Amino acid sequence: MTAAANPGFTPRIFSGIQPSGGLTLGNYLGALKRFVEKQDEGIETIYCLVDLHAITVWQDPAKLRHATREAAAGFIAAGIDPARSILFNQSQVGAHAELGWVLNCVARLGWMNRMTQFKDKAGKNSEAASLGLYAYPSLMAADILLYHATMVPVGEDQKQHVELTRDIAAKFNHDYGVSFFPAPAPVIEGAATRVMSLRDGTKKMSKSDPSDASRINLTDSADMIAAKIRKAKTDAEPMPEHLAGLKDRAEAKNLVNIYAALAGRTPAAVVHEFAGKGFGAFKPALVDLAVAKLGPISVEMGRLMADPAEIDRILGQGAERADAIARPILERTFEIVGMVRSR
Ligand code: AQP
Repeated sequence: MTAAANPGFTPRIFSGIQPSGGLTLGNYLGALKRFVEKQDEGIETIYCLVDLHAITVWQDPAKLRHATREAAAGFIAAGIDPARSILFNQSQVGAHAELGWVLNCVARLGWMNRMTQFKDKAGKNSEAASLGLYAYPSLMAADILLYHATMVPVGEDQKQHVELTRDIAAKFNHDYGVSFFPAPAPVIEGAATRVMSLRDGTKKMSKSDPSDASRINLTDSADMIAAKIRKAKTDAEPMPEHLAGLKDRAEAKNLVNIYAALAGRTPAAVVHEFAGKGFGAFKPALVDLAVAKLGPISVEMGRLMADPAEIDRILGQGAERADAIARPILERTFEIVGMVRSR
């Protein structure tokens, strides 16, 4: 699945992050760091703080506003240049919700019922989940298709949603006899496509995990990063000779993957370097690396957050640029489905 599978469409990247809390190391390694790499490769990049997705689970309004600005600061601090990438928050471009409705009418209930994220987030009491949470993947399809994006860099957990987006695009094209939407490809790369909780190697690191010790936040100070890594769950075994030796050691493997992703190396090379050493020796090296890589981001986020009006200005400008691409695509969609457009 590559952009080449979309002849006639300009290679374009779209991806988003929910401002449903502070950004985590998982968001950074699985998404943000790679967003910056894509921007620097010179591909057209559109990045969105998906606040409409965030409210599929109740959010405190003041915290949501703060988290949206803080996430924007995180993007910029990590290397997103708002002059080269389009950076905005979703609710400022009304076309997302409008196309989302059209795609709600294309997506099938049977498809939505297979979405594992809904099952995970709704938990046992799915009757009490919001309709928005259920429709989350079709709004995500709208986010992507609204820009005719061909590539979507995401972490492993979002692969199913991008695949659903392809199904929705194909069904729309088939039902209306057009070749209007591309088939966007998930781009899942790097050593840390699924960063796990520091307290439980079977659970994804998540911004909404009740335990702050389970994650590293991009706003954490050097001391906090060090304390969390020192306390991270591991086992008593030394580092194996080969990567295969980490097979049933979820927590140890997670720390190796984090180290590799932060260092820009392969997990195999990291295992080789520390072979035979205990995690008592590995963790201090990981602390030094994490503090060196994440410390400057946290400091820069603090500096940017001192001027929220400037962040709002950047998001507003990004929204205008996003709208200029989205509006004609939405208008054409309405024409295709048979809406009268008379103003
Ligand atoms: N632990 C992770 N490892 C790798 N990638 C991750 N991503 C999230 N967590 C990890 C990637 O970050 C992008 C944005 O995710 P999101 O904020 O839209 O939603 P999410 O996947 O539901 O993230 P969280 O942190 O778990 O949020 P909450 O707690 O609010 O549900 C995506 O590309 C995702 O793959």
